[in-house]
Amino acid sequence: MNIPSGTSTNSPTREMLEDLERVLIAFMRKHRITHEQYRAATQILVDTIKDGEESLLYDVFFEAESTDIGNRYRDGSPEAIEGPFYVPGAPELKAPYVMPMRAGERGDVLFFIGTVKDTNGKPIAAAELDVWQADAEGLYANIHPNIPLWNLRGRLKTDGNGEFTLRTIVPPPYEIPKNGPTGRVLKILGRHYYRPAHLHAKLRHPQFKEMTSQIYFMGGQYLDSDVANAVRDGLVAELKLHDSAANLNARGLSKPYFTIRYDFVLAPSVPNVVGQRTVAQ
Ligand code: MBD
Ligand code: FE
Repeated sequence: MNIPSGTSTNSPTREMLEDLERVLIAFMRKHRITHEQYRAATQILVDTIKDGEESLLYDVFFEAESTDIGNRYRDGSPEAIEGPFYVPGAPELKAPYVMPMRAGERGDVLFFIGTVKDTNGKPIAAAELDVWQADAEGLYANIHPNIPLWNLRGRLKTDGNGEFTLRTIVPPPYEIPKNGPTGRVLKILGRHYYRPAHLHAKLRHPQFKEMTSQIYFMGGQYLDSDVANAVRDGLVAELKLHDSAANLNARGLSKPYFTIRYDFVLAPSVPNVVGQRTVAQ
């Protein structure tokens, strides 16, 4: 057999693959899977690629478990699922930060405000936030058609006090396409197709571990029944409405707007520092 160079024949990866094989074959025996059923199942996986749902199906069912496992062994803010719609290389924005958006972009104005600190509570200046979200229709640029390439995707940096403010719009809940393979599986399971409204962010700084977060809006629909089962207490933040004349004047706005605040904590890129919790091996 041709084993790729650099791969140990007794690697943990090999053990896991063998275990996965055992588990799936036991499943097939238990359920007396016929060839017809086997073919239908592989066709679902083939269709995810054909229909542009490359990782949607797997992310909906399994990604949250991987972040839960990771979060048991890390310092700092909890990580969240990345989901299938991250695109690297979003525009670097200039302060004051405003998400790239179309003229007359629909949706209520939202200021995403927060800080980035280390595990000792010290602010981190020049930490990068790479933020992406759905538009008011619940669609993501670069994924769904007819939306400008980088719409509602952008990178910004914390200031000298570790603070940031990003002006954007409030996203709605996200609905998984009903007609694709992921939707067909959800239909068989009798589940709804929604994720609660959320903002995605990746945080980066050379001295800290990169992390992937996702912020949900307190009181929002589907928080208790996320189709991806990915909502966690530490990721839900309060959405505040501001409609006083004084507030509107201060922001130069004519319509009520919202704010959401989240304070990120980054873990050092080198763990095992004396006195800090270390990553279990
Ligand atoms: C999303 O927007 C998302 O974040 C995930 C995890 C799955 C589907 C759509
Ligand atoms: Fe998303």
